[in-house]
Amino acid sequence: MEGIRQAAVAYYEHLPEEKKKSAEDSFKAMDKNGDGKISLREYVDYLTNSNNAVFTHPKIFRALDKDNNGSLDFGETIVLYYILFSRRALFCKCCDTFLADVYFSCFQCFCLDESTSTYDLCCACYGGKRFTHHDDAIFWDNYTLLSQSRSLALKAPEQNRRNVLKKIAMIVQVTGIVVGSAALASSSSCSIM
Ligand SMILES: [Ca+2]
Ligand SMILES: [Ca+2]
Ligand SMILES: [Zn+2]
Ligand SMILES: [Zn+2]
Repeated sequence: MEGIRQAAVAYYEHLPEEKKKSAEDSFKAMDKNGDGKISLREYVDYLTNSNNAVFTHPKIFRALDKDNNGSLDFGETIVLYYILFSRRALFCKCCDTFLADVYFSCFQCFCLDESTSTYDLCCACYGGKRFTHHDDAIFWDNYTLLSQSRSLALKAPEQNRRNVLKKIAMIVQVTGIVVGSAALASSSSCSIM
């Protein structure tokens, strides 16, 4: 979680004042009883009401709760805005851990087949070979996947490029948020990694 936390803080620092204000307003809206901290109940209610139910997973809440005191203060919720913004809610297909930092993803499922969902694994499940997946699967960590996807996107015919970029936008780890799919699309001549 530390990587994503650092990215979130950096991201927040660059937000314009009105966006920071709206982050504070969201915090107040989430804090129903006004005690200055967000309980799991308040968290779940807020996300459910704002059509973000996929992020109500208690594992995400526990990951956000850096000091483990069972509630979120404002600093801890910054990471939530970042996750919401990047739509990054990935779970290990094997042990269901919330994938907060580096993870592995099957390259074939990620890039080659539009109809299947991505197959993502935490480092422990991938390293410990605790999963069963198609025999020829090639796994890449999300950073490698991002750079490899870029080469693929640039090689793809113009009409397919948008789909490839859409996939790339899903690898919204630290690098993904800095690069962004729009930036990738418009800066095809400079190198990312
Ligand atoms: Ca509260
Ligand atoms: Ca806390
Ligand atoms: Zn796992
Ligand atoms: Zn696969």
